[in-house]
Amino acid sequence: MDFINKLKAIWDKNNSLLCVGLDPDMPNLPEHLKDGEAPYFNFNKAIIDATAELVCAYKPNSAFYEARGAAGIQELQLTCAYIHENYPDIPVILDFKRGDIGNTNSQYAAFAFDYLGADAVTVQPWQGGEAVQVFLDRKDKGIMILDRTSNTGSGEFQDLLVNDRKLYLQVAQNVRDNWNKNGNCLLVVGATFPQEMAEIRELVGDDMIFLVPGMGAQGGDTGATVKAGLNLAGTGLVINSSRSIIFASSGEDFAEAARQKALGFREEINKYRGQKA
Ligand code: OMP
Repeated sequence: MDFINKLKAIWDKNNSLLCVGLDPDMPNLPEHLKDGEAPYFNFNKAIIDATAELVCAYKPNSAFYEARGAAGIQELQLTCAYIHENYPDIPVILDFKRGDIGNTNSQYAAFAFDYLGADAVTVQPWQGGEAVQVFLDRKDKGIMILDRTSNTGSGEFQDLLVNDRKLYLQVAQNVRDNWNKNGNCLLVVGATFPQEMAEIRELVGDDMIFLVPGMGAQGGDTGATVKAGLNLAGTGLVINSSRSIIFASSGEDFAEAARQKALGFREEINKYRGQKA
């Protein structure tokens, strides 16, 4: 099944717009996992098993794995394979924010889709549609274009006026009109900018799905985010939280603590969707 339909099915099945970000780092890992074999994989496995009925996606960020070299990349591959084998209806979003000239992008796409089996990736739009075409051509995959990012300094370029409108609106329009011929584009819009999210929703309409990072550790407001980004079907959002869920406890109870946190997030999001928890 292609990414968009997989996502729609799991939104429904798990009654959830929540994505758990799998961004482990050594200092925050529970002590009993640090010295063992494959610490990130074993950590992720426990988090995944504890939250699989509460989420609509998992989003490992490649940086946390690349930082440990070959061992980290192997654990990223094991994590993706574990999700596909044990929870095949949950999509894996590889967050790697890549972007380069076309023939280099084809190598990034091969890593994400062919080696890791990711269902979707994050990419940057800076080099233009011609450069990202090799991603867009992967019709069955989700291509998540950075638009209005969650970091505090994101306005430095994204708010600049281009054609009398802010750059993030221009990017959103290009994606809507020119890049989304295969219906596989999404936009990345931070939870920390609900007003901008509402403008983007108005511009691109109901069908475009947003990946929304910035809940939890970065302080995004759940109510404001859901109200700004939700479409008329009561969906249209993949709301990510990483640290606030996966590091809810640093003790041996870390997986159960993550589950409780994910339950709370799902419930809160659903409250603003007008959905039962
Ligand atoms: P927490 O702040 O721990 O919830 O992690 C947020 C995750 O979302 C990290 O993996 C970030 O790299 C990612 N992210 C953002 O925080 N802001 C953005 O604008 C875009 C992303 C992303 O593409 O997921």
